[in-house]
Amino acid sequence: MNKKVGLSIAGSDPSSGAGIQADLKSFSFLGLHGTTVITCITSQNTQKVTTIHKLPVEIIEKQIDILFEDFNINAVKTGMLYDGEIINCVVRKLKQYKLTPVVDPVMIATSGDQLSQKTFVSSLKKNLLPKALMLTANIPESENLTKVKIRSLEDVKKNCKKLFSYGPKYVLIKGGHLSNKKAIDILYDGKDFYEHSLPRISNKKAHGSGCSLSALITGLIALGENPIDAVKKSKYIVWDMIKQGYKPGKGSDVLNHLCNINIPNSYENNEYFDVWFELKNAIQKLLSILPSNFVPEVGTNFVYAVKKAQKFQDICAINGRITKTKNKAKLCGNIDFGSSQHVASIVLAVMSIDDNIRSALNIRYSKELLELCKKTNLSIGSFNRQNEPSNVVSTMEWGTKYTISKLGYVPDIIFDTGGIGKEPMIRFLGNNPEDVIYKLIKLIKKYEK
Ligand code: PXL
Repeated sequence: MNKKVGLSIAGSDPSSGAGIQADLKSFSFLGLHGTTVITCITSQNTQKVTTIHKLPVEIIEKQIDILFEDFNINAVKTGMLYDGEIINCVVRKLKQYKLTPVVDPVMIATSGDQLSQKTFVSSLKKNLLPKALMLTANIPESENLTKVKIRSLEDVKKNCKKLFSYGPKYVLIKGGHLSNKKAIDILYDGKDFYEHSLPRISNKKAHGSGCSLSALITGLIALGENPIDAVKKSKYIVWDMIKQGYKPGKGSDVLNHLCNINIPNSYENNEYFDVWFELKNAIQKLLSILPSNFVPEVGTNFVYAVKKAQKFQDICAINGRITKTKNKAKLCGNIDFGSSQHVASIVLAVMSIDDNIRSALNIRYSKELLELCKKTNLSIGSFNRQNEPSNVVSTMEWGTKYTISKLGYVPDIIFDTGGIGKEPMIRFLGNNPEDVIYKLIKLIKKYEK
């Protein structure tokens, strides 16, 4: 097996929440071979840091040299570098091996303990940032580097520009410390700002998220991803790792690096990630509003296709569908491409006529639900399985095209009343998952009246 290789030059956290240990777990999550150069050995647990032991720079150099002698290193990050002497050593070595690092300017631990010396900030600015591919700083770190206070998103952008002027090709400022509701990160490439915002996870005091984020960005770059997309995906992965995090000791939570994230493995095609991400968010919303009585015996699937979808593999769906438990709709399995045939066939058939309509969802058919559908302002079409010609291969494809040609347009809803051994079904169609949910809510409102 030919694995890509990532390198982290950072400090050791024996409690394995942050530092080298978090970086290694992040590399492994991505399927990389992770290598490590230790700069400092900290004594810490999830509550506090008690001592920092800096390694002699000759030892740091030796670790770097021995790795480059053996490996083709695809990407590198730096974490805790502690002081100007270590920074200079790392800069010299990276220049020799012609690598530009992702720099996480570690200054203070989550516990509030100092992880850097006085010489750190000036040396980082003067010597390392001019050679950096990307700087990933949180708000206190940004303020420390620029001496410009951050109180608003505009201030974050100003800081991005100032940090960019120090030399890195990309600047990421992590907004975790800024707003209350959302964690907004801003990436700047010298030209454009890219905003990434995810809901705040309020019940977790995550330790090691900065280390893991920069390691994931580095890892994705090692895998061939461009830096802008690497940031977007890493941010999502870390968010999930925090959400599924746990508390191994008496202090802070740590990330769950072995959690099942199931991010589509399509580093070369980001449309697939966007489709997956949009559908995943919509499914979370759907689960909070879907009456269990809407779930058919065969389950509900919710699908979303990429723009020029041609086959099932181009359509994202739930591989175990949504099923009905006592009085709750429940998600079964993962969200992944190629996970639906039934609802996906409908979308492929619709897209062969109007490729703007890329999302669909099926719910239980009953006379009562159909009557409620008719009370909304949504357009409705139907087909009857009895009219299906005997040479038809896919009933769903035939039924969908038949309904559309009968109407002369694509309706919001297509239903059929079933057949022998075939459950009747109502299907909602829309441009995207948001649109489908918007239409479904119209029915839910009538149902709950
Ligand atoms: O999260 C920053 C960090 C980086 N590196 C080491 C750490 C910490 C935080 O505690 O211990 C070694």
